[in-house]
Amino acid sequence: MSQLLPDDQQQLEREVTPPELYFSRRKLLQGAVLAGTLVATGGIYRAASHSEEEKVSSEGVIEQLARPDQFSASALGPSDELTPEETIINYNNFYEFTTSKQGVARLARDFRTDGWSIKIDGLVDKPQTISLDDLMSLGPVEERIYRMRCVEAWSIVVPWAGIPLHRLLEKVQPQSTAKYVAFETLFDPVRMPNQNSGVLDWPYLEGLRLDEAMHPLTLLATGLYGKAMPPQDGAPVRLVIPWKYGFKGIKSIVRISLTATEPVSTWNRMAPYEYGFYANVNPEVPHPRWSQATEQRLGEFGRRDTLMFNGYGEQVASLYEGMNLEVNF
Ligand SMILES: Nc1nc2c(c(=O)[nH]1)N[C@H]1C(S)=C(S)[C@@H](COP(=O)(O)O)O[C@H]1N2
Ligand SMILES: [Mo]
Repeated sequence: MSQLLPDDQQQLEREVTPPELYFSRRKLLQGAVLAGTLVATGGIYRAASHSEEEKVSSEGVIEQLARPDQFSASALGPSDELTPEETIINYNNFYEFTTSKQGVARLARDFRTDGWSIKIDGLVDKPQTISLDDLMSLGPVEERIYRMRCVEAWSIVVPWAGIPLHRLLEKVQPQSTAKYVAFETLFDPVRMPNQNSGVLDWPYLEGLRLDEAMHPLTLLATGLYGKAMPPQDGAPVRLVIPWKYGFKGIKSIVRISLTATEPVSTWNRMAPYEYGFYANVNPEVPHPRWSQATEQRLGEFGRRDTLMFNGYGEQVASLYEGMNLEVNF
């Protein structure tokens, strides 16, 4: 992975849409797109406790995306603005299609996800294969606005939609010997043509400690900006762990396995001195080839300070009490 290039940044400036447009545009899209995609997937959306519950009404269809207070806009810092959707869906890392961030959207455009299923196995009492509908029926599907910070030092703020991973794990009932959770991306070089290249070992693999996986912030995301997940962002379902570097957020997941030992993760195996298993955002531990002290928020001029645990320390620091974070980077 390389660092953000100056010409990428210029391109981004041209793509930026004023943030206030998102809200008005979203209103327009809700009837047509939200009802069309989310309802069609059969997910059940009901209201949880939330600050600004929003009803979408279109030709008799009423849908709701739960917005729990503690995870919504109120959880962001005063200077965190939503990154425009156009930026989020046109600047991606998804090596199964290409290593070019601005090429993913076009190359992934026709990626088919119908009939998708996720196999959950390993050290669980109830191994099972579930459809996307099964996953969403563990809802309500919640909107979670999170900062995302790539290990390459660019960052975005994304309104994800999804199901907290712990709901799925509770359903399959981890055994007492389960200590980790392993994740696997689809392997299908016909649908993901860059899997014909040797740029990474396929399929892409990631892993979390079980307590990290059970943390309420950890999300299985099925959408963003109130719509189904775009292919380039990891359709139909990807992981989001907001206090870790972006590469932990494995896309297009087909398998989740509970294990007793630390699972292999692709980037860690590829370059163990550069990408640790934990990959917690940490401004004090530089990447061997660049500082992690600051970051480029896409669409912004100048750099901003990177926050410990990407600003989620209050919620997650206790997971790492007593651990040496320089050794366990
Ligand atoms: N399967 C898979 N998952 C992946 C990647 C990838 O190449 N393949 N890239 C990772 C990296 S490095 C980042 S920063 C995020 C980018 O997510 P985004 O494109 O939605 O911003 O996805 C992560 N998940
Ligand atoms: Mo990344």
